[in-house]
Amino acid sequence: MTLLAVEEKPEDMSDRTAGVELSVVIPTFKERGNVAELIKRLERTLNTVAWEAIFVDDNSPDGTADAVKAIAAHDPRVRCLRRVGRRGLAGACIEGMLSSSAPYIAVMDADLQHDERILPEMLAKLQSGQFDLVAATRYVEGGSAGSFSAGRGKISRLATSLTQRILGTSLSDPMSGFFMMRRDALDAIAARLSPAGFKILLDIATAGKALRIAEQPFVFRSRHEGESKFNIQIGVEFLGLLLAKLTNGLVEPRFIFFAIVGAIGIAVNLAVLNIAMLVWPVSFPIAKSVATFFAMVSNFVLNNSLTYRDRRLKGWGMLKGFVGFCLFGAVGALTDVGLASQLYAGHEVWWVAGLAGAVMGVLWNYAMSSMFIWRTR
Ligand SMILES: Nc1nc2c(ncn2[C@@H]2O[C@H](COP(=O)(O)OP(=O)(O)OP(=O)(O)O)[C@@H](O)[C@H]2O)c(=O)[nH]1
Ligand SMILES: [Mg+2]
Repeated sequence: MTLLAVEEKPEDMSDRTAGVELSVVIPTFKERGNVAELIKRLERTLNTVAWEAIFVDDNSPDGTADAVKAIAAHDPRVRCLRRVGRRGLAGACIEGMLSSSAPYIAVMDADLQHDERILPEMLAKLQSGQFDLVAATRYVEGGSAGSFSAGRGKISRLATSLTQRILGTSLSDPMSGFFMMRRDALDAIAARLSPAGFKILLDIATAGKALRIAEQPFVFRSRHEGESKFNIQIGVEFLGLLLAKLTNGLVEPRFIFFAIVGAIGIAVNLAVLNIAMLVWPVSFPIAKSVATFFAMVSNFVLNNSLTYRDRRLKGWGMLKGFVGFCLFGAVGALTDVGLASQLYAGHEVWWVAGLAGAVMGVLWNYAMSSMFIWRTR
């Protein structure tokens, strides 16, 4: 008996719907309680549009991804991109946007602070062909950030005016995380975007200088459920992004954390040296070695949990990383001493030589850490 290959029938193309017109990218971290409500609201407001929702979840411990997938199981418009071992809002938004093949892509928060009812108007502005990006703004006529606490409101306004002044952006609300853009405009600048940070709109608007931008006012609502992820770290990250933009990309946004960690390392080094000299009757070289070891541990741990938190090392990887960090650190110290000695021999201004050596050492350590320990490049 011969086995016949199962004949594949050509698929019936007649019931294929047209492609998705609008992808709504929703970054989530611990937003389980908001998922179903957001989808319900998108459905209501986008009833004449072929849309899809792409949730990008950084493995939230509250099971946000499961909540999305439970809905996605019977609603093909919904999908979940679950990222493991990584954290970061901007990176999540970029990956979600790049996974879309729709002509238009929106980004909005999951906590229902962003009023989904303005999405159709934003889409119409893009469809008119006059704009590449529509930024939803709290700070023009018709918009409001009323739900911010007094303190948060002040910080937001300060950061906004600082950004406008330093970067000269015309966006009235560069801190907004709510916008819609053409996918071809995103594709053109994708390689220049930074996955570190919280302010993806600002990054996009300044990376794509020629983008034609429109604004759409909205009233910022209070968070529906769950808690805010806004903290001091995000503030520092934002300063890093400003620095990167100011230096035209020469200084990376995450370098600001590396520099702060390094400064803390110096303080740890001196403090331990002081304690060691006072407490134990040991020789200076031994006390200094102990102090340097503590500073290396402090630098490694802080860099692992702050500077490179999106690529955090764990378990054995952490131990291996620490050994590598110390080895590169030793070469960095030699670079520092070598350059400083050479400059000192030439000019004899001790602090210029010392500073140049230290800067060189820090740059070396940063480059090696980024390339070989946490491998961001
Ligand atoms: N994937 C991912 N999403 C994140 C991360 N951090 C925050 N988010 C999401 O980004 C959106 C904005 O975060 P929020 O905590 O609401 O920040 P915010 O709106 O500035 O702060 P509040 O006004 O206090 O809510 C929310 O949908 C979060 O779930 C992250 O590290 N990864
Ligand atoms: Mg929020």
